[in-house]
Amino acid sequence: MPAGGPSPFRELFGVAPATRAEAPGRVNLMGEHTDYNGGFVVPTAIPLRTAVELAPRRDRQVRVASDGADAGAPRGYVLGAEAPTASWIDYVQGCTHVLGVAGPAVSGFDARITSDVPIGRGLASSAALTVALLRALRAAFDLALDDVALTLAAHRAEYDFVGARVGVMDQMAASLADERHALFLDARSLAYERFALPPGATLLVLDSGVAHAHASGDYNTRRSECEAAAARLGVAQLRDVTDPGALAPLPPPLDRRARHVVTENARVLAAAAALRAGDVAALGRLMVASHASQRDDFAVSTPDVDLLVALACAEPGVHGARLTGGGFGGAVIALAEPGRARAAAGRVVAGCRRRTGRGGAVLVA
Ligand code: GAF
Repeated sequence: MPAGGPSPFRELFGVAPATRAEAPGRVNLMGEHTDYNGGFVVPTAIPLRTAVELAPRRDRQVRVASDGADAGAPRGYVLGAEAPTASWIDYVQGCTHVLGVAGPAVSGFDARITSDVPIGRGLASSAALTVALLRALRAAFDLALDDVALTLAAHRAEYDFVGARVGVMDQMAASLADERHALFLDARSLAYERFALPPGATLLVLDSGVAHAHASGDYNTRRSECEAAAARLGVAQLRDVTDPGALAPLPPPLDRRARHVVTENARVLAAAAALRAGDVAALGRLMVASHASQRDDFAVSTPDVDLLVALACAEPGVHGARLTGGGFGGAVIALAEPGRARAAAGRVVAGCRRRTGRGGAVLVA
C-alpha cells in the first residue's frame, strides 16, 4: 500500500478501524496432551502473531475479512444467529456466541484479521485469533473481562462452539505468555509462574508441512481415550495418577495413552526445574524423551515429524527436539546452542526435503 493511501480496512468497510489488538502463537516446551487431563504445561510465545482491526457498527451485523485460508470478500452473520459452518469464521462466531450468552454485550462490527501464524501446524493459530479478537472486542465495547476471563471465553468459543475439545493451554499462552519467558501452568487450577528462558539456548521451530484440524477426529479421540482410562482407574483426571505402575489394569491402547500423560506430567515438573536452574542439557534430554512418548505411547506423531526430530537430534549443538502442539502433523521445536542454531535448522530442513520430497521449513530461529 502506498504511504498515505487508503488502508485495507477502509477499502473493505469504508471506515477507519476504531481499535487494533494482537495475540501471539505459541510453542509448548513440555507437556503435550496433559492440559485436558488436569496436568501441567510450559508454553512460550513465538514472534508470529495474529492481529484484529475492528470498528463497531450500529446494527447487529458482523462482517469479517481474513488474509488467511479463504481470503477475499468479508464473510458475515447476524449476532445471536451464530451457526457453525466448519470454516475459520466459526472462531469469530464462537467468540460472539460466548459473549452473547452472558447478555447483549456487543453490537455488530466490521473486522479484519491478519496473521503470520500458520494454520494447523501446532502453533495455536486458533487461540491467537480468538484472543486477539476478544481483546479487540474488549477495547471497542469496554467489556469488563480480565485476562483470565478473556482466556476462558476464548477457550469456550473453541470447545463449545467449534467443537474441538481442546484444553486451556493455548488460550492461556496467547493471553499471558511472552517470548522471553516460559509460562509454567497448572491447567487444573490455572495457577501459573513465569520462568526466564535460558540465555544459553536458542529455540528453533521447524514446520513439517503437514497440517491437522483438531475439530475433526483424532485429537478428540485421544481425549476420549484419556477420559476412559481415568474412569477405569477411578480417578477424576489422569493428573491424579503419578505412579506409572498404577496403570497396569488398563487394556491397550488405554495403558499406553495414560502412560504418556503420567510420564509427561513428570517431565513438565522436571523441565520446570531445569528451566529454573538454566540447565539446557537436561531440558534437551527431557524433550527427546517426550518425543518418544508422544510417538510410541500417545501415537500423535507422523513419519515426517519423526524425521525432523531425528535429523535435529543428530546435529552437533542441538540439545534435544520434540513434536510441539496437538500432533498429527505440525511443527517440531529444537533447543540449540545459539551459535549453531541457524545452520543446524537449515541442514535439518534441507535433509527432510531431500528424503521426503515435501514439507519442511524453518519458522522461527
Ligand atoms: C492443542 C490443544 F489446543 C491444547 O489444548 C493441547 O491439548 C495441545 O493440543 C496438546 O498438548 O494445541
